[in-house]
Amino acid sequence: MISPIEQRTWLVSESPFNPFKLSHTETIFTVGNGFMGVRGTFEEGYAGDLASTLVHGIFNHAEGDLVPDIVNLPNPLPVHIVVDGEVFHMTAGRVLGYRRTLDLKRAALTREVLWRTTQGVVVKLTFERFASLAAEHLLVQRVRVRALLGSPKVEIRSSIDSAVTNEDVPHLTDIQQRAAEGDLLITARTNQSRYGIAVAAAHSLSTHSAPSTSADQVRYTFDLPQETEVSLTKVSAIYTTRQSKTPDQAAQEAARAALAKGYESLFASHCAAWEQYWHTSDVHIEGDEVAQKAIRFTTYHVLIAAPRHDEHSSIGAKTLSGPGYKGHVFWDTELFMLPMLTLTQPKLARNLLMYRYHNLGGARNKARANGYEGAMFPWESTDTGEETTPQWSHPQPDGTRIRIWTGDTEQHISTDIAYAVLQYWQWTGDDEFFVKHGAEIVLDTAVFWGSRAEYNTEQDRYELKMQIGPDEYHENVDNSAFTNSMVRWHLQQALAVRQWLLAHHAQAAEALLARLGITAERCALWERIAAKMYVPRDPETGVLEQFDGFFNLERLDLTHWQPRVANMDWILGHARAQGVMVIKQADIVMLMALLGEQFGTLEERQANWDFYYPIVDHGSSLSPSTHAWVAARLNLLEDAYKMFIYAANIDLEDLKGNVRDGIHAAASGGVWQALAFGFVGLGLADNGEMQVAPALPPHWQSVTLRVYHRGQLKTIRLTAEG
Ligand code: IFM
Repeated sequence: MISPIEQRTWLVSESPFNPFKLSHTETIFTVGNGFMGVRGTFEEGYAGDLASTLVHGIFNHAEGDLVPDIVNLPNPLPVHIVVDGEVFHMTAGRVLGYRRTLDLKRAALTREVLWRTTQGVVVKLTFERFASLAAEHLLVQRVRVRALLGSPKVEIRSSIDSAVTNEDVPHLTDIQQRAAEGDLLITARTNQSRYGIAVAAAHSLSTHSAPSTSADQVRYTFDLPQETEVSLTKVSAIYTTRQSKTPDQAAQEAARAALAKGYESLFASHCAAWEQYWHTSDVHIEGDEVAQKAIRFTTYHVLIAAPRHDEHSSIGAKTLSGPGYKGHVFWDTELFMLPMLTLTQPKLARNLLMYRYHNLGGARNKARANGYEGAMFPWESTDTGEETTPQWSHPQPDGTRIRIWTGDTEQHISTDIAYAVLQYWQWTGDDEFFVKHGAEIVLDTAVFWGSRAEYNTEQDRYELKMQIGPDEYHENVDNSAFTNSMVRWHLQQALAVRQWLLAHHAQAAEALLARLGITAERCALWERIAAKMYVPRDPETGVLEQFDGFFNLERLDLTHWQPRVANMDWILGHARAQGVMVIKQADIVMLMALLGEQFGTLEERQANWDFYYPIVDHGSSLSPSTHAWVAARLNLLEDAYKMFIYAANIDLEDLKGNVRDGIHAAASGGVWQALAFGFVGLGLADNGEMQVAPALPPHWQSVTLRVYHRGQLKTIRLTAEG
């Protein structure tokens, strides 16, 4: 028997209806399947809602916009119910009861409403929807109407809304609508990138009533005797020219074929696919219901965003759940979301890494455009792999715009991607991927760094000027300790990779090294850079100086600035934040997380933690989970748990106040990472063996997770007793 706690921790519910939290709940109730993401917008629509139907890879650079945006596609959700002439809306008549539940286990959203019309008829309306994991082009809805008091005449109107924009920016052109016998079809094209898209819907009603179909609507009208129920099944299919030359035909055929199978059968295949996902990705925590539910929620959101059959797309910083960052892909994917997928869904992880492989062209273009060699990955990336970071912010309250430098100088992303490739290879042992694709990423990004590092003749050392490390409050700094250390590590890895390739795959290695221009001279240069890379550090304490001059900045006592939600750079102003010793997010702490014991001795790690933890603002949602991970490794369990639960609830409780824009995907992936690498202490020994070194929160009775290690699925169960 499933325990009540087990049941509760799979369900995220909202009751009663709260119109003031519309945009928060729209995001957290997003359904998706790695192809599409559909926000939790209500079928009948509300003022201020933000209906959004996003699919991977469809970007468009609209005129007047600074950068490309992921395109909001026609909304397949609308279903309007009319009871005795009164249109159902939760602001009309009387809502007698309301509950909306996202079932994480089955990835399905259900809303139940008891509604009384002004004339006193009471109906129970149940709205169900899921984005099929078994057939990724399908969004399946069912709407059930039951007459509880009275026997009304009911009308159900279904449509696809094509009047959609990205927050008022239109991306679609050539919009056409067609309808016939219960089917709807909308076709359109993106106005710059010229992707063709089609959204089709097929319907069936559980009772006999011939539909009346107009160009933009399918209508059913029927009498509903008291205590009877009628349901409408609506199956929508989305295709684009990324999947089919004739997306209209593909969408119509898919919708009709699926409808013929029926709701229950579609749902059963969907649930079976989810059972497989959860079999490897679920984490079971005993003794902490809050953490248990939160980690299921965060894991769900990474899983619904991870492309399943597409290696030309990746996960944006806000998944497919909202407009934030215009769907752009950052380092968030490689260092925060990918680890969970590498260890629990390696096929999905491989898809994401292949996205970077396929976009090496864009990275090479960026390197060349900046006067460097090799591959320099863009800070923000879309479908083309070219740099898409905007250069200017939105206007500030005083009308001025701030220059955004991350696309120019936040260059550590190239190493972050290499890190993820190596992590995937080491955990999976997928030599086939590595030899054909992964090694090229690691090596060509090393070529970039070899051409980027600057030799300081006076000091006889290598340096990197004009960088932005993870802490984005301080821009264009010299010798970011994070970046310099990671570049040193990267070049060492590249040298080792070259040797491994030559030893194990000599022919492929020769060809690749020749193609990338990795000569003996270049390797000698990498060795020199790695040996002489400058990393600023206080020799007495072992504390790394985040960048040249950081220790001289003005110190602020952050404890006086509580309680606070706003970021410190917002409060202080962009310019002043540069001169203050307050950091946005884990930077040196991020380095500690990535390098683990290679960072330094336990005393050095503790000294760095003691220095940096009090001055971090957590202005970025990426920060708390990294702190949880490192604190757990330092056995600082109180801080570790505080940071873990903060990260885990960022979206569920809207702790950053901006969930409207979409899920904080890095925080979501980071929660799993903090648990696995932090509390469980999961890692690989030098000989490649998997090891654990638990440091669990004291109130956890047990934690169980599954991970793949070199193709073998292993179950790890740790208990409080050890
Ligand atoms: O990539 C992050 C960055 O580290 C902090 N600002 C937000 C970006 C997207 O999440």
